[in-house]
Amino acid sequence: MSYFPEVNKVKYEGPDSDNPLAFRWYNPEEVVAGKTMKDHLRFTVVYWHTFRGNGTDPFGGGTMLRPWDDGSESVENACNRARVAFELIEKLDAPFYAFHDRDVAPEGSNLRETHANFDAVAQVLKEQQQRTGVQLLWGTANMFSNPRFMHGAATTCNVEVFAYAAAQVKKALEVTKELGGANYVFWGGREGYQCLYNTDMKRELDHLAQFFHMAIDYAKQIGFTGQFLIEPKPKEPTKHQYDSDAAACLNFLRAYDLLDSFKLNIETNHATLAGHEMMHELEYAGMQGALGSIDANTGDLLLGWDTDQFATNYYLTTQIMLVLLKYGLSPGGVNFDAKVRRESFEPIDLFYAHIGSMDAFARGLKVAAKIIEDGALSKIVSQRYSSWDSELGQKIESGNTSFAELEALMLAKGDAAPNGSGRQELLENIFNRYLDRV
Ligand code: XLS
Ligand code: NI
Ligand code: NI
Repeated sequence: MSYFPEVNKVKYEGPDSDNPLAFRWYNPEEVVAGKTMKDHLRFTVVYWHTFRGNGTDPFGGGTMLRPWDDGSESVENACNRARVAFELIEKLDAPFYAFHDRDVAPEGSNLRETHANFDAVAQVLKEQQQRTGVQLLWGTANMFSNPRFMHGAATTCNVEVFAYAAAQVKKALEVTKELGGANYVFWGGREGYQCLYNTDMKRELDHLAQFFHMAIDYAKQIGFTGQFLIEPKPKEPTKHQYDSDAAACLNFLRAYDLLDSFKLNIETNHATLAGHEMMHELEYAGMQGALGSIDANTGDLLLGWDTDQFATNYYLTTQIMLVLLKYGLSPGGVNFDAKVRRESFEPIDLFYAHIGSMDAFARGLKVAAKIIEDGALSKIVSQRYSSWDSELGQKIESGNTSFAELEALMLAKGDAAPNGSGRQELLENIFNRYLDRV
């Protein structure tokens, strides 16, 4: 039975199409910069917002109309929901999906029952993956919703909660492996603190590192070869989250000898909350070889929380694609960690939302590829740093000089050479020119 009978598989119709259920830019097989759009973008539908989000906000309850969902926490409802999910993902022509353990299967009355529920739904997910060819981009464990995690999961003060979290990740890794997941994500929703008066930060971070080392060991033991990812976020729900931004994550990973086993999953709205542009976070991770995947959404600059909106702004998607083209993304993907507004409560809105953002990223990809191909920005950047290509610059970059030698040089010259213009406005105009023409 179909839950979206009014929607056929969404097809590419080109930029002139007015069909709201067609792609105008996303043309999966079209080759851009040597690869198909499908392979560049690796679009992923998230289970949590798309199938579990009910529109609740701090001021009111759910608004979403989801006729297939009986609202119960039964395994049967969960299995049925999984079938509906795959109808949507398939019709959107998205090659991947991602989930938390608790999105797909309900918690039981004890851990054993919870594991069994997860196994039962995983069976259906597997069938549906086989039926449709849709693959799992990543799995993760929800260790933030249940009240047991009020003090954290791996960074909790309660050792048995740590053990429970370990059991949960162990199981989530097994299921992610069973479903062929390409990555496994850790987002530390409750790994942080509200107040240092009651917190032993050093001890908590040591525990977090131990937790990750055990996850690596277990992945090896069961032969899970997917990429581990940490998803930085500075605040919300805790005031100080340990994984606050890309730099904080990389410092933690380096300090605890975890750098070889992890990359980062960078989310736009989290970058905003950290006071960074998405491009900054991507470039920071990328330049250190740690750019793993992205959670593609956007915040609202007038609202100070994680609004998780679908990104439709071409400047944003082009900026993101400029960095992704530079460093590559696979085995990560463009994961729509985004939700429709609570006023957009009809099932069809799920299609409009995904189609719009897929198109925005596809166009961003084309514009970015052209900018790179023409060297439109990079030529000016190389020019800007050209003084470093001189004998003096090379001497400094290769570590073959000293303060004393540099002082002697400047004493002889009296002053540094004059500066050139940064040309920011010109570059912004060039960026616009590419947006106009693609
Ligand atoms: C929350 C996070 C979450 C992760 C997965 O802000 O974005 O959705 O992506 O746990
Ligand atoms: Ni996310
Ligand atoms: Ni988020």
